[in-house]
Amino acid sequence: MLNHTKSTAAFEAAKKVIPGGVNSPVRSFRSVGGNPPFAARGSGSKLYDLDGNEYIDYIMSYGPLLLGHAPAVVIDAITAAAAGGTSYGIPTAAEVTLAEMICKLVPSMDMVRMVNSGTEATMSAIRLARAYTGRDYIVKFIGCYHGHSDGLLVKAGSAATTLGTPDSPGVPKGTVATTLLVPFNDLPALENVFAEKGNEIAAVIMEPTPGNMGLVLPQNNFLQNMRKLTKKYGALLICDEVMSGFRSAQGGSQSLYDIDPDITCLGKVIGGGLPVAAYGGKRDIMSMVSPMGPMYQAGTLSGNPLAMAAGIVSLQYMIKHDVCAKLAARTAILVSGLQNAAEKAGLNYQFHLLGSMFTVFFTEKEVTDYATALTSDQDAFKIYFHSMLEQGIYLPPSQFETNFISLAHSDEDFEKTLQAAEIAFGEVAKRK
Ligand code: KE4
Repeated sequence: MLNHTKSTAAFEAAKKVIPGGVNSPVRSFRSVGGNPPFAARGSGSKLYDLDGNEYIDYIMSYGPLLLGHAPAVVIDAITAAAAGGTSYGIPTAAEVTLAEMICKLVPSMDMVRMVNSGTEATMSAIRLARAYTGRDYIVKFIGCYHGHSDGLLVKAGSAATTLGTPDSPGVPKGTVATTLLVPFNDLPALENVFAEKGNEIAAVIMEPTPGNMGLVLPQNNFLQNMRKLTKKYGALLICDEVMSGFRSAQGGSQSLYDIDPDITCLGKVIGGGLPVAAYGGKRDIMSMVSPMGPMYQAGTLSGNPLAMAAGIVSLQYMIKHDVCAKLAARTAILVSGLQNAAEKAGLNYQFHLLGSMFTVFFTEKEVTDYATALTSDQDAFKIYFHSMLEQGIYLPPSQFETNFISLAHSDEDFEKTLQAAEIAFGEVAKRK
């Protein structure tokens, strides 16, 4: 057993002054039990906790760390930027550079506005869609998570699911009265909603390849049919690629499924680990955004110079070294090994992967939406999670999260992970 003395003490102290001891619920281990090891530092594919334990990290800050922890190119860029100051409140050239890079990488985006979190990006995108169409209703998919703004925190995914509070208290009924819910991959249900409310729907917001109920992939041209429906009724299509952007592919999942959204939200990777997110899209829509247009949205630290510097060098490195394609190939190798390890233990689980993301669903059922994701055996997941943790593999502490690899994850890391998985799946099988 690993020594967790210092992390346990830190968690006790944290719980006295921070709700649940964490600044984001999923980190609390509430859904898997036990206490979270606290990070002391990260390096490459590794995390080191306060007690000096080393872990191979598959959380990667839930996506941002495409190059791993503390890559020299990012640290150097942040250090250089910091020497000139940490925030100005006036425009900088770096914001233009990152915006130009994003618009080149994601051709559906003619213009982009930087914000500080994925929540801010999706909240602003929703306001923009309503401002542009003059309509009020929004359609979202059950189990998709778009951050914690009131109107979107219904049947959310991620920790909201794990913590069993998909409809959070504190959200006024009126706020969610204009949020329509549809199961993901359910085209007839989506067609029905449009048949009923089509002319009042401002937008559909979706994760094209949802990662917050675990990783679930669109089936049977679901995205293409969704796009046709929104066009037919004059609703906008908001593609939330905060997680999938530069993780599923260099052009995001919209490039893999060949859809042309009206608005795209990005985050995580574009900040290289610093707080950056963005929303953007077609020029005529973005021209509504203040001060160009009447739709107000603002942010003190939006376009922060340190975050811009980290994002620019991360994307430059990603393009130069074809990182997305490389990681997709490496993820396929790792997941195939995990599947072999599970099958060796007699477990017929579901293995979903896309680009540098993957999820193991602890269920024998095909997982195509939130309801089928919920058939996963969370007790089995807990056994697997803690066995892997104690063997030095830090996975996202929830069945309903996605795992991420980075360019820093080595063949040796994969070997160690697969050896640990064999033991962990064996422990699950013994319990059955
Ligand atoms: P943030 O507000 O946490 O920066 O982004 C919200 C968000 C929006 N859209 C998508 C598709 C997302 O995945 C997220 C955030 N993802 C979670 C991971 N499940 C962040 C982890 C956390 O909540 O601590």
